Amino acid sequence: MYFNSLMIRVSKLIALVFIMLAPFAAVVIHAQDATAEATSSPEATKISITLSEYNFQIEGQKTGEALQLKTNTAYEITVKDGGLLNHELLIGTAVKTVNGGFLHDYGTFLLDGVDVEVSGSMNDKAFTIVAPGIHEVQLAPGQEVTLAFTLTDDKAGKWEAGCFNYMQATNNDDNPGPSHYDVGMKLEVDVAKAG
Ligand SMILES: [Cu+2]
Repeated sequence: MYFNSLMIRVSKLIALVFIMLAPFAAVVIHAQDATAEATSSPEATKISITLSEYNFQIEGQKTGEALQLKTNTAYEITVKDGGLLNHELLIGTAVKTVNGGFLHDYGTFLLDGVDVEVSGSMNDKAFTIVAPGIHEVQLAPGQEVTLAFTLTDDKAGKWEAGCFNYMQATNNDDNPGPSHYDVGMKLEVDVAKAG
C-alpha cells in the first residue's frame, strides 16, 4: 500500500476503474512532468491544512479552529506535512477503541462514497489519481497532496480530522499504543448544508 512514503488508503480499491500499476495498488490515471500545471478548478474553494507536531493548522485560522465545509461546494484541500515526523489525515466519526483501550481509526469516513481526485508529485513527477472513498492520506515531512471533492447533503454534520500515527516506533496495529491523536492531533470538522 505504500506509494513511496505517500500512502493513500481507499475503501474499495477493487472498484477502481483506473488501476494501472498493480504493485502500488494504485490508481494512476494521469502523470506528467512536475513542471506542468496541475489541474485546478478556478471555481473551487481552496483550503490549506498543515500537519505538524501535534496539530492540524488551517491557513488563515488559529490552531485548533474547526475546518468548516459546505455541501454542494467544490473543494481543493491541500494537505501538507510541515512537521518533522510522518503524519496522516483521516476525517471521520465514531472513533474506535482498540486493544489496550487506545483510540484508533474512525468507524465512518467523511469521504466514503465520494469521488476524490488526489494530485501531488512523487519522484519529481506530478500525478493525479481518482480515489473514491479515500480514508487516509499518510505524508512524510515536506510532502503535500491536494484532495478535490464535493460533498452531498447527507454528509452534513459534525466530523473530526485525526492523526493516529503512533508516538512510539515500537507500536503497531497489533501492539497499539498512544498516538498523535492522544496528544491532541485532532480537529473538529463541520459540514453545513448549502444550496
Ligand atoms: Cu500525526
